[in-house]
Amino acid sequence: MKVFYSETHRKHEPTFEVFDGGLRTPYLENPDRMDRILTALGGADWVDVIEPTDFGLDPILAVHDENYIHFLASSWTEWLASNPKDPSTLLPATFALRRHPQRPSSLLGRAGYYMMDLSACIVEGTYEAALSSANCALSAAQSTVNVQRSAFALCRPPGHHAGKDYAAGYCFINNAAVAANWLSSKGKVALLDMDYHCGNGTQDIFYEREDVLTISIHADPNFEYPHFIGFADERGEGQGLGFHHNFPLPSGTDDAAYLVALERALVLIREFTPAYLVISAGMDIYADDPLGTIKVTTDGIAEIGKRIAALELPTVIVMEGGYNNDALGRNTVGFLSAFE
Ligand code: SP5
Ligand code: ZN
Repeated sequence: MKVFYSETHRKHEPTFEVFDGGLRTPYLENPDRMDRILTALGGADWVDVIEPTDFGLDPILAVHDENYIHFLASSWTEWLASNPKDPSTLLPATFALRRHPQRPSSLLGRAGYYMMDLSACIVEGTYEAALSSANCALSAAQSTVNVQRSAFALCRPPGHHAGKDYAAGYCFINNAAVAANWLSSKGKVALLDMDYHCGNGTQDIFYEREDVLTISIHADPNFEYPHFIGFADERGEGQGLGFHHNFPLPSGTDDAAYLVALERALVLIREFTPAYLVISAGMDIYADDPLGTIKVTTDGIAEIGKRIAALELPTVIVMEGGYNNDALGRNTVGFLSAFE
């Protein structure tokens, strides 16, 4: 299997994020995650690690707002020029609420306008890393076209919380959405998000589209981040009505209960008859994930991979979350091995 990966992710290494209650916590979405996965992949003879090609900005701007991308590109220089007390991290403390907020000219005003929470920390190399992450997803997508083969985009930073014009939850550019949108010119695309957290950014981006079916299986937003989106009654809008599905799960969901939800999602995907499948592959459904409350085991994750692979679709597997670094390598490789 082709694995698209770039070392550029190392340039994005925030030292902290802020948890509820204002707790400054070491940044869970760290470069070590990739090292753990690469080490585990190194033991597999069916893996071919490849540098992504540069697709330029066009496929990214086909999904994201131009002013938002401009903000990502220019904010670091502006942040340093503002002489902040702690220059290590650009992180606003005031956020735009609903009610048609206006976009102000100040850097911190724009940061609050374009960010949803206190985990989308911007450091010097964030934009460059986010671009290379998107190029991994695009390269993986391109490699599946006209070949009945699947590919793995080993993306970092992850992407599924990033919307058209906002960063959130460690995500800046929505890698899976960029890949799915790029593929949608070649045929119908289904995107299945199995990260522990609702793929709110992906949901927002495709909500009014009927040519990309989006499905997210995740912890119920009644108790879990991203809190305000991901409920079962959100089914798409306009042309897209009926082409989005959420499967909110209770905490403690085990392998058997997870597989019930997955099978329902797979039925919807089969009915849609897509030409391509994109998976937002988050491993934070794992029982011992520090951010998760769902109790899927390593064997359960491998079984999820088998059931998805049984669709026999050219599949672009895009790395999202997963924060138990000790288990991340084996969980990811266990999932992938069904697609080799
Ligand atoms: C890509 C991805 O998985 N992003 C996840 C971002 C989640 N950020 C919200 C963290 C909420 C912190 N709750 C702390 C619970 C610790 N037991
Ligand atoms: Zn997650």
